[in-house]
Amino acid sequence: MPENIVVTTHEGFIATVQLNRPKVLNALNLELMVELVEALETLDANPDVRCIVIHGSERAFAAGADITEMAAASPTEMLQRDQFTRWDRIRRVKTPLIAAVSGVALGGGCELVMICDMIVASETARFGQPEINIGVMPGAGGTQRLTRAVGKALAMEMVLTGRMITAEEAKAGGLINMIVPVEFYLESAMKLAREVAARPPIAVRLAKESVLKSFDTTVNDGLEFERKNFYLLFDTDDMKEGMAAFLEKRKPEWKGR
Ligand code: CO8
Repeated sequence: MPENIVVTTHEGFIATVQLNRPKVLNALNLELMVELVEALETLDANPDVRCIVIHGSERAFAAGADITEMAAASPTEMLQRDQFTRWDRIRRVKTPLIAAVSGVALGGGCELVMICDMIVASETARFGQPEINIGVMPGAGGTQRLTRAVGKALAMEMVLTGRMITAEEAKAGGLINMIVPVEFYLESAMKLAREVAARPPIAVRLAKESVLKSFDTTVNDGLEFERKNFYLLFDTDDMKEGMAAFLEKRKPEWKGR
């Protein structure tokens, strides 16, 4: 039996999605991307999933797009493969995504990490956009998301030289949330996921959507957008429960509606 290249689990309100092509350091080939997007969309549609942790192995989150698949491609073939539509679908997943990164997250691997909402890294994690070294450049959001996360100076250095940065540098640059010993990286990501999943899910989704809005709008339009989502939450049972529980000095019981 061939092993699944994307492995999902679901327990409680948390799902995990593992990239599983260990022989090629989880290089993101077409088949893997198809399965990854399908897995994420299926989980996103499941009301019992409140947070998703994406991870690879201890050695590699993912070493980028599969170079063997791209090496002989013409621009027209790349166009017809239309791979970025799939990346856009990941961007539209409403459930919070946490990347648990150990080892390399390079090229498309780093770009996938950056689509996630929070990033937990092991102390062995390395992040990079090395595409320049194979004659191309980031194509799945690297120039945009990396720049917004770490600023122009470091982004330029990484994109123009392909230099990998350590977990420490990534933390100092604001790219990731935390660094933990390698043996705990997955458990730490799960712990963070449980914290998110313990919150009212509709509020969590709308809050995620509102934070992401800040990346592609003016502050003024973003404030309007935030305000509408804020008003909308006053229609939820969870808002009534949350405020009642606070006033009655008890723990809220979220219904997810
Ligand atoms: N694609 C295909 N195979 C890969 C990739 C990759 N990206 N990365 C590693 N592998 C394979 C190696 O060829 C090797 O296979 P084999 O054992 O058959 O020779 C195996 O994985 C193990 O790799 P190494 O022996 O090289 O392991 P090292 O520990 O010596 O080095 C590195 C690890 C540093 C990660 C090294 O493998 C490397 O530099 N890999 C390439 C990294 C890279 O350039 N990534 C960017 C790819 S381009 C990209 O991501 C563009 C994204 C655009 C958006 C997506 C749209 C398609």
